[in-house]
Amino acid sequence: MNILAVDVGGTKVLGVYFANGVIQAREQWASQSMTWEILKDWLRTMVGDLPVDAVAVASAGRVSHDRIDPLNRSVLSWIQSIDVRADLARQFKAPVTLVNDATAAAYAEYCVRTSGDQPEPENLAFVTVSTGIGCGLVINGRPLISGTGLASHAGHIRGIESPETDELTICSCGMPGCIESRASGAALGRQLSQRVGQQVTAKSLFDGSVPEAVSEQLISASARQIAHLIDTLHMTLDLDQVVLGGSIGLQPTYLSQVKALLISRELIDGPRIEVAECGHLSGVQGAAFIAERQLLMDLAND
Ligand code: BMX
Ligand code: ZN
Repeated sequence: MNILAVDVGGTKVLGVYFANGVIQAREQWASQSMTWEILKDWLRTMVGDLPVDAVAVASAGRVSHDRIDPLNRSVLSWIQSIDVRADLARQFKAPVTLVNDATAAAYAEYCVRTSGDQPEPENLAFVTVSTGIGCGLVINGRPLISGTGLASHAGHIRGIESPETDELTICSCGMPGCIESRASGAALGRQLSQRVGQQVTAKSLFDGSVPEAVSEQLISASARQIAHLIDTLHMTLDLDQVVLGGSIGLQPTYLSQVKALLISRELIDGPRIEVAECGHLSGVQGAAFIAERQLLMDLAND
């Protein structure tokens, strides 16, 4: 099966062409200067004459049957109100599936853990700490997807009060105090810029370019919010597995901080916590798995 998979995030758009599960082409573009027409052009160029059996889109935002509606309108306004499904189906003459980026990543991480020697998870949460805080859930072995696309946006539950994260900062969803507005890459970049008195991104926290005491303090405050998020999800869903992803979540030092800060209760075992096995590819990989499953179901029903 030949699948064109696209992961649309707040910072970058990743396009991958899979031929029978093997990557044949891969490109990455910045989301900021993107338009829908430019993205389609780039995808067309990347695919060239290769055959496409399905187009699989994973995107940040509330993803419904045919559209992508960003909660954070400052990053993906260019995709809002486009009929993504119909337009890509016309373009590539193939069926199109759309899914939220973190949900796709959760499904990829679930699939790679169902074949191997570790115990298979039934309930898995994927938490991406990147531009925003994304969350995807696989419950009883199935990805959780709701009609409006809002399900699993757990980055927008209230965080815990902390001197490092400003209580009054308004989140991209319009509310003050969300975990996303306290702990995401965008939030860390803002907090760090204030501390060092110049415009920098969260990347500087991990490359040794800012004083260690500052980066340790901000990373640990962010990790505390994520530990709180994981605890809330675990007490609600009884998770077997939590997977961290995203440019910040994939940092090994971040994982160890989250683990150390996780609340442990005497009578309750916590979930296993690991970084994404698929790394930065979990979104495209999960979208491709979902498209493949859909295609097989359609063929069986024909
Ligand atoms: C935001 C929201 C989620 C997304 C998450 C991570 C938008 C555009 N995004 O909470 O849908 O899963 O960020 O997104 O509304 P990323 O861009 O950081 O990957
Ligand atoms: Zn929010």
